[in-house]
Amino acid sequence: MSESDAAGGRLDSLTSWHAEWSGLRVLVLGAGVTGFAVADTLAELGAEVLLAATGVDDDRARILDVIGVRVLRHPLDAVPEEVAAFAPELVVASPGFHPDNAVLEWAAATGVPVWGDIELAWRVRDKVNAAEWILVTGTNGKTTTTQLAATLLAANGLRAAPCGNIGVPVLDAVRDPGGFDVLVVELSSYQLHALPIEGAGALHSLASVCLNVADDHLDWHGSADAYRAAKAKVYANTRVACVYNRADDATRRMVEEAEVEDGARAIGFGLDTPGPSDFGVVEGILCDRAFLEDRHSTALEIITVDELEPRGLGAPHIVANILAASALVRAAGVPVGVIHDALGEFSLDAHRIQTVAVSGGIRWVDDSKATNPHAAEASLKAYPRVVWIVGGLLKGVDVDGLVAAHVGRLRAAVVIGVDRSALVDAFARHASDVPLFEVDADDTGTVMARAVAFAEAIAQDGDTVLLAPAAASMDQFADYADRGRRFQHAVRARLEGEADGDSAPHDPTATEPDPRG
Ligand code: UMA
Repeated sequence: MSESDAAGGRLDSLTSWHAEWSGLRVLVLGAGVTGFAVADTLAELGAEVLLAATGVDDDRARILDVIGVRVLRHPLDAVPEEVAAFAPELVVASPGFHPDNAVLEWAAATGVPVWGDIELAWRVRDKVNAAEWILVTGTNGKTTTTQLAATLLAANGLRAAPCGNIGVPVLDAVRDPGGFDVLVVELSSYQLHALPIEGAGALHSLASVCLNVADDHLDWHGSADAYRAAKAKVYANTRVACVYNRADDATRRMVEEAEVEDGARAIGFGLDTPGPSDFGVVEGILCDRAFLEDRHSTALEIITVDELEPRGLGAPHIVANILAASALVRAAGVPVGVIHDALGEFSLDAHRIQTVAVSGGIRWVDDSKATNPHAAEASLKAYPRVVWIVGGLLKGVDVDGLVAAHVGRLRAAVVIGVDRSALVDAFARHASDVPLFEVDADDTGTVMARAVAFAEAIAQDGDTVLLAPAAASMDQFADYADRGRRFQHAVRARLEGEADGDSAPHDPTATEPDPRG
């Protein structure tokens, strides 16, 4: 038996917190929230841990030192000597590490298994009590659906935690001393890519959903097919309900092709009339036609769109998220009446199709979370006449189709971002009649003030000024939340007649709109 076979055999037996982890040599890659949670967990389990990352925050490094984790700061574009000398039996990589990272390629070449944090969390899920897992992925709507599902479960008296890509490592939820009945785990395509679908580390969820799939993260995955293949893994081994989107055929095919457990059902959701075994909308009423005795001739009423509207939950893509979350929690036994009442208390997080102000008949909406064209499309569809603030880091994704599809609802467009050329070209090709304003990238501190000034000058009664950038934010902002906050600040400053600016002085070019295009 080779050394790597022996190590593999040992790893197969590591399917419980109470298994023999002691002395296992593990290389942890990354020192963000994931790497820290992984190293902390493994140290608690008695493993010998070396953590390597390009950058390590000093406070984290101090704590890691105290708990006995060796820390290596290294660019990781080559295999550091210390890593080779450590001879790890296992590598646990943070989701941000691309498979072509030098250390991961070295691990593959030398037969050292590589896990992600989700696999480790699944294997040690019985630390306190083994909660059921509900898995949520999709290009857009993951976080809202994850939060909704956790809220609906909690409303039924279950101890439920939203975790995963949403920002809380699953390992932190698994190690919570209070324990949970259900974990609602948001999974990114990176995390899914790393997951095995069979063997000791494969997840067996109660219910799972891929909400939708559109091009995103293509630069990371290499192709749209590879991205879809990663997303499809969410359904593997599901035990009760595979929830898919009737409006997105790719998600139905994923369910059809998945190896699920005997008895698992396919449940469709959509904004149209539901068939038997579906969730959908009939005359403005959200309905469950899946979890009831007589699903061929009746349906259970969940809530009406009119009841959702005043809570800011009436946009079509949010209604779709609510249907998906309802299907997931119905699979966990939550009664329809509990869902109805809990929705009456639910609010979306900031920067998700959030109305910032309504003034002079113009609605100002912050959907900074729309970081790809698919998300921006969902938000554009919610409004008949739009002044669209768009642009940022496009991540290799094509915007032509989006611009072409929505010309008819655009009063004007305001393009932001360091590289605006792809968008400006798309508008020139498909929307040459739509007035176009470019906010140049000279002073990132005043981007939003200038964008808002352009928008205000052209918007008319009944229009919506919509920040739905269809792009990531990091070219000009810290993150999408920073982008949204600056937009909100600029809107309020402008409407309340305060000094103009994101948080910086007024830029005179903002007052004289000069449409190009
Ligand atoms: N690092 C390297 N080399 C690399 C890559 C990373 O050294 O090639 C190091 C960095 O120096 C840093 C650490 O790795 O020390 C960062 O690791 P990470 O990028 O995996 O980030 P975490 O802080 O661990 O956060 C991750 C997710 N980040 C990514 O997938 C990029 C978080 O999702 C997630 O909330 C968190 O785990 C908990 O599960 C963020 C995200 O942007 C919000 N996700 C993408 C998305 O939603 O579109 C996928």
